[in-house]
Amino acid sequence: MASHQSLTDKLPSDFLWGFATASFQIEGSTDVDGRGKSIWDDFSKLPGKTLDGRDGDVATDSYNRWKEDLDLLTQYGVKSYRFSIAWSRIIPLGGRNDPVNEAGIQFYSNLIDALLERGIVPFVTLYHWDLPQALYERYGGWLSREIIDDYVNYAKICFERFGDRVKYWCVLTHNEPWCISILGHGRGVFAPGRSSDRTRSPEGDSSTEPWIVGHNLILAHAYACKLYREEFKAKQGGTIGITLNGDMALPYDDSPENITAAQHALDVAIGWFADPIYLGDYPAFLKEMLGDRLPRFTPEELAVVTGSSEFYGMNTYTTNLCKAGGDDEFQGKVEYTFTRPDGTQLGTQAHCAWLQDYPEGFRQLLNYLYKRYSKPIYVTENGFAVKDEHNMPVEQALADHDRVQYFKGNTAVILAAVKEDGVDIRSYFAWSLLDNFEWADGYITRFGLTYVDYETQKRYPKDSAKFYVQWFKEHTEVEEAPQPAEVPQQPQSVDLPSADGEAKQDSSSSSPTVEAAEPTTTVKRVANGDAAASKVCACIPTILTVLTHLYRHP
Ligand code: PNW
Repeated sequence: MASHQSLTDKLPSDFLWGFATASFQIEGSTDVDGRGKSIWDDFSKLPGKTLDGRDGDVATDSYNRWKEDLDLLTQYGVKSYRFSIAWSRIIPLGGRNDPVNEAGIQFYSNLIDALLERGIVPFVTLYHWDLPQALYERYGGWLSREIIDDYVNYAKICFERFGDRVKYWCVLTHNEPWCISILGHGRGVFAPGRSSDRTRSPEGDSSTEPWIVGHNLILAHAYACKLYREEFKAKQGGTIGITLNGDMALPYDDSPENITAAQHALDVAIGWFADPIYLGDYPAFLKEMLGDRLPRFTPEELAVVTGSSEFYGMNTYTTNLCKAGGDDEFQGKVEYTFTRPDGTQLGTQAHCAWLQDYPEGFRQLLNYLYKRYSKPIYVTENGFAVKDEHNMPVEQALADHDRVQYFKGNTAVILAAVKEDGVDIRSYFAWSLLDNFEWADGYITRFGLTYVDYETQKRYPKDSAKFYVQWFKEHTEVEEAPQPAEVPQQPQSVDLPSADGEAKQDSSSSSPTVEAAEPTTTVKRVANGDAAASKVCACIPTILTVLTHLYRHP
């Protein structure tokens, strides 16, 4: 597919590209400045809940090192940064009648200001799984409809306190409701860890709870969007939508039952949330499979849910081959495999069992979603964990060939989908800026394009970061000023230190590393500064023309 592209094929200058992170995965500092507990705090400390037995108390220490992390973003030259706000930093006990924590607000306020100063567009997720523990204890968290009003109240505070300065942000309500519902309340592998499987959890009912949780997530999202549109959108000019996870589902072969199976897989993974939100009802297959166990919307609720998201927020990682069969409702009674009928693998295996690299599937999913839901697509997460990276010495980990291949394939797909298929894609965020706390995998599975040495907290750009940054530099139009033709554009570039150079550095210091790691390398401060300068230069002829015009025609 990439072969069709000419060198002049570029993404528009306002295409948002950058990196994504989430509060609990990077911040650490779980008990400072008035933060309340989240459901992941204690869950991650329970024996057997994380692969390495480690928790999120320190993570990448980004609550303390956020300025260094923003320096890294500046060096990379990104357009945008997607991060999430920890609800329990804003309202430690979570509820609508509970006190607001000014220190928590200040933290994110400073972060947003600093991003704007650097010319980086904040792309904010309101909820990335770190529910205030108090709300879980009070009424079971997402299991209760009480959460809808509490969530809307939390969202309101965020709109009020951050929305004034963030004119161009995209507000995401939830991240990946499928994961919250199924992994948190069905399989029991994510907090709060509920499941019918009593070896996993003393409480929970996997046959009903995930569908109730999903329903409440949709309603909370919809009412938060309603509030934003009624009270904030006109004056703040933002865009609001939901991000869903979902991977492409392809039939294992061309048998009719496997073709149907692939659609069922998509109906449960994606349609469960996307169909009500964009099309106005749950998918027929979901209603049929679950019967009375699927909660229904009242007509008034449905009016709020339908059309509540202004874009399609897309988190996607892989593609599954689908065979009809089995009784796993969470996959639509479909079996997933990466092994083709001829015995070959679909793509390169990642460290986690559920992920193989298959760019063609990404392109098919982009087309499927655009055709089905007719919304601009914001790719809010896409990434790869290299097999056994956690066991490699740093210099070997930095040469992350399989991740480079993954991003080579998927960035080519973005361009092809926009230019050749006509899909309206507005953003692409790589998961993740840093290696970080990978939920039930602890720190073992590494998704970062930047390596983190957890002993020293030093950050080292991997080869994938260099590829990724360079690719967007080469494939994004430079912002056009009114009459830019005569004005030479400032080159936009980042020369990042080489993997070799960094690996030789002393790792005993805990200072931020990108520049320090290889002092002989010039880091050209990119994009935003230079682009701003070039914009000013580019405007000069226009200003002169206007002045001349005024002078001649007083
Ligand atoms: C997403 N699966 O989670 C999350 O948004 C991130 O917080 C996370 O770090 C990232 O993807 C990588 O895992 C997922 O089992 C977790 O298919 C599990 C699955 C998919 C996405």
